[in-house]
Amino acid sequence: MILALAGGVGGAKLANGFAKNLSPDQLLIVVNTGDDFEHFGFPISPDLDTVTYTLAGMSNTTAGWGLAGESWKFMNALERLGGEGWFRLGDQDLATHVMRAAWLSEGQNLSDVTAEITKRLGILHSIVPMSDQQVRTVVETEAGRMSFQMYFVREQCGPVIKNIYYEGATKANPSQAFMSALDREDVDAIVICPSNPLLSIAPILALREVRARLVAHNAPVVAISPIIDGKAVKGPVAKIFKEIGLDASALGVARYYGDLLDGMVIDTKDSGLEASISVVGPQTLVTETLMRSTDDQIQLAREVMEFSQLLSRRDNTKVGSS
Ligand code: FO1
Repeated sequence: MILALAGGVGGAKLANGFAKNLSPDQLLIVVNTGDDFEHFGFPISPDLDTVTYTLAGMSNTTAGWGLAGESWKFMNALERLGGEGWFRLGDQDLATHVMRAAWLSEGQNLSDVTAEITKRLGILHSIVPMSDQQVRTVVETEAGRMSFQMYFVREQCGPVIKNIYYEGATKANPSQAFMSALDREDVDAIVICPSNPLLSIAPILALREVRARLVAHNAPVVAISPIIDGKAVKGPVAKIFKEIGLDASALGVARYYGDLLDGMVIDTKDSGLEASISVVGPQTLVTETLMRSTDDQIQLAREVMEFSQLLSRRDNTKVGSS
């Protein structure tokens, strides 16, 4: 069984690759909710929606968020009334936010709401929030502190980042499904998808006990670098790494995750980093990691699973391994 930790676009793609390879009972996709925020009174969960729409085959693959074939009548009417237009809510996407708001106000938790939405969109695989309690990624920049979406969308990741906080994480428990998966004996690998380590994966690792439980877990922890040849595949990860003094490379990503990793998957363009990454600790797999198509997603997921099996065998042969 694969436990995949995912955030935005890169995470959604690899999660989709796993879903195409595995039956629903062999996969759990745990999604970052640090990006979540309240907008026009709606509780918005962008990463949950990006992963959900991707697995439903409904996502706008060029934008990397929202739904394909979207219309914007609501936004046009909203702006006519003077509403803020920087965060675009499409007419179909709006239904997701309206239903999430309704179900949460009836007392359902985010896990229940997500299960209902994924089921109604025909998704058989389990997509769950990292926690049902509120965690908010707050970015401290030279232009002051701001919520994730203000930074990411309204400011287009322009301000220089000085620090990032995951408010509420230390008090928030992993969701029930995430907790149960960590207790399962048949976890073959815990996969950190190629999402932004600081914005999409760090909130998950910051939850109570999660990092410690991943380090202690007998399943190998494998990360796929979201940086290829020093550049982000998508989004601000290379810029942010530089701003907070990390090496904007697959090596910088390996160092960031540190002793958490048993395996690191890097792109063929970064094969020159393999030796220095293995000094950090993890075994490395060098392959094509850029996912341009669903076939690429399926292929990469398959290679990550094969790599993880190799790690488990190697781990078991290690003298005195637990
Ligand atoms: N990203 C943007 O760059 N501009 C937008 O207007 C925007 C709207 C939006 C609406 C719903 C949603 O689920 C995601 C949306 N995103 C938008 C992406 C969002 O900023 C996410 O945080 C990304 O997925 C990054 O993880």
